[in-house]
Amino acid sequence: MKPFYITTPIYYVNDRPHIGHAYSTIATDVLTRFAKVRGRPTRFLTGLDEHGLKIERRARELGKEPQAFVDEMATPFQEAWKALNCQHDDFIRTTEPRHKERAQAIFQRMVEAGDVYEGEYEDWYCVGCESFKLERELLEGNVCPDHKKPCERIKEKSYFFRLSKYGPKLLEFYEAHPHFVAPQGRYNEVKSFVAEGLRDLSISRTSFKWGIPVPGAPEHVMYVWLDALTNYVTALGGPAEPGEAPLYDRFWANPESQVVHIVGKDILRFHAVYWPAFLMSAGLRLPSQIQAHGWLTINGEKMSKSLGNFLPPVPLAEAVGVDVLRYYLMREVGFGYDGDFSHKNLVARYNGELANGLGNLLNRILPFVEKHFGGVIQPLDEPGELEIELREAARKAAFEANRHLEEVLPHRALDAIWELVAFANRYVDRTEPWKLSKNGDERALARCTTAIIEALAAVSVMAWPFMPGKCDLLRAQIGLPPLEPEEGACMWPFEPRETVAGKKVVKGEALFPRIDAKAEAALLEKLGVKPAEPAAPKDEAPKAKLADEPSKLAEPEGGYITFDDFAKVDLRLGLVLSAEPVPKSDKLLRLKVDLGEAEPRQILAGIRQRYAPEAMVGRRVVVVANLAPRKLLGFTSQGMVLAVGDGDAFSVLGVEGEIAPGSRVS
Ligand code: ME8
Repeated sequence: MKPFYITTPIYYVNDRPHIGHAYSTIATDVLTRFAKVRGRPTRFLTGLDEHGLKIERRARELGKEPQAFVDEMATPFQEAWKALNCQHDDFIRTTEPRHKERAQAIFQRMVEAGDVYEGEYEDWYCVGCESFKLERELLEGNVCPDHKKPCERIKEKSYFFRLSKYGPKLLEFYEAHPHFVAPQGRYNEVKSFVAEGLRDLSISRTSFKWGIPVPGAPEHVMYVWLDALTNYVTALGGPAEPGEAPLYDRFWANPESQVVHIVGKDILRFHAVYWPAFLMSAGLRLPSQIQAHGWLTINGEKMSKSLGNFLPPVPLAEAVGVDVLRYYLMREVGFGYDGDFSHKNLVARYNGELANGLGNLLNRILPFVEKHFGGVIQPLDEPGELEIELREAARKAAFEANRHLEEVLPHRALDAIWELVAFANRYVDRTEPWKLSKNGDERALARCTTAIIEALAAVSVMAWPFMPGKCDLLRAQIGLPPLEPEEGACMWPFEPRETVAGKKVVKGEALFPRIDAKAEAALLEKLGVKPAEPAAPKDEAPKAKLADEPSKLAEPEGGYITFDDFAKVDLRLGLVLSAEPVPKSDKLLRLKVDLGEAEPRQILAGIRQRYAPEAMVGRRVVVVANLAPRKLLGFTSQGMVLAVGDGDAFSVLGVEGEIAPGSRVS
């Protein structure tokens, strides 16, 4: 099996880790664990970028020696990754001798290739980026567009790297490797940047000392980005001759090895342009892929100390649970796109997808195994049509989640896995085990409970890379051992299924106890999150609007309603779990709709002429949740599904995307 080598950026130690760093590191851990479950040999590297002007200045500001400062700052990063259950194989610090020596060896190779020359430059430098800036990139006042601070004019003697020489070679390489940079939009961006022409790059500094000395010219220190990028090779013991450094041979020099760098979009250019050019010059192999993810904002705002929303990951993980945080970050943010971290959404997803989705599925089924079969899971020798469908749904989820994870789309993989969770919950609604239990139909009950446990076993493997702790707890409750991936053995649940028959269930604590409004308020208070701004007095806003243009609005037929009248209608997002025709009616469908409550609601909707029952299942619809219940043809309807139009242009009002059931529509 192909080795898999994956890296995070090495973070600057000028500050403590925050949720953005955690996002990259968690994604890397998830992808490593996935590769492990597939039986691949893996290596996961992270570490710290400890040299450069930015760090030196920060240390001095604090009255510390740079080395003492970076030693102190390394601990919070190491502790954070441990607390987030990110199991890296190595943690490199660029001040370590093992790195310094080999970074110098790479520099030397670039010199020997004739790509380094001495010169002098005068240019704009952003200390925040640790990078020179082109005049055309700067904002007025020579301000860096990323750091919003003026750049410094620097004039200095320096060594230059002939980057310009590598432009055509890079373009050729990109053409031959259309997946070198992902997502596609970023790949195009990189190509056009290089196509515009590259300038030679200054790769040493003489005006400060906090860096790796240039071999043979100790008055120069290596440019911090050249120093930092080489970490991916030096940590493996490279560059080295075959046989000298086994890790380097296996994970880097080996052309079979898949090398993936996970980076934020802010540092893509360094990884997709400079790094391959340095490697070409040094005669070393190139990585297989640079995966650039998007940028996280916090509750809709850019994360910054001045806004007071710098979000450290550890207290958050302690408050909501490590696995919940890992799940939320991977589910909420489309990998490659910008996304928002919102405390409210975290709770909504937790309740909707973890408590009501996965946790509930387990809770709904275990009591029957205990009550009827002494806790022993029964064989499923004669699956009926519904069980075959459920097995098929599990197989489909396994193939799709696998494909998405191979394409580094963890959010899509979670979508596929949670489709299976929803399907399994619908299967429970359709088979109604509580009725089977009441009627003593143990044959059918055995079929139903085992079918669900099989599906849960598949979920416990597929969701394990995201939530290893919770998935092992889930496995324990269905009598399975913790997942311990082994090199060479693929455990991904394509098929055959893990055997559950004969195992004994062990009902434990609820995996994901629901967070009610009180618990949510306590959680937010603990995390120091301000409650949402109180809404403006309810009837003032519409009045102000009307006052602007009084003459244009004719009073509607039937008169206006006040805002208070409108606010009485409780509109909620509902997820349709099941749908079936109502006997003796050609108009009505009987829906079971998840509104994020303890039990799904039964809602009758007059939509049968437009929608087949199966077309409704899985839809997210808008429901009037506080309409008085009423009885129709013997069934009580506990709400109303909104729709628009009539005849051919009829449509149920829906919502795109994975918004949690029960969310308020406003
Ligand atoms: O750039 N959203 O280090 P750095 C998402 N030392 N990801 C974020 C983020 C946010 N708001 N903020 C930070 C450096 N990140 C260099 C790297 S590698 C050879 C040298 C993540 O501490 C994201 O991965 O500034 C980003 O690329 C990285 O942290 C930048 O970390």
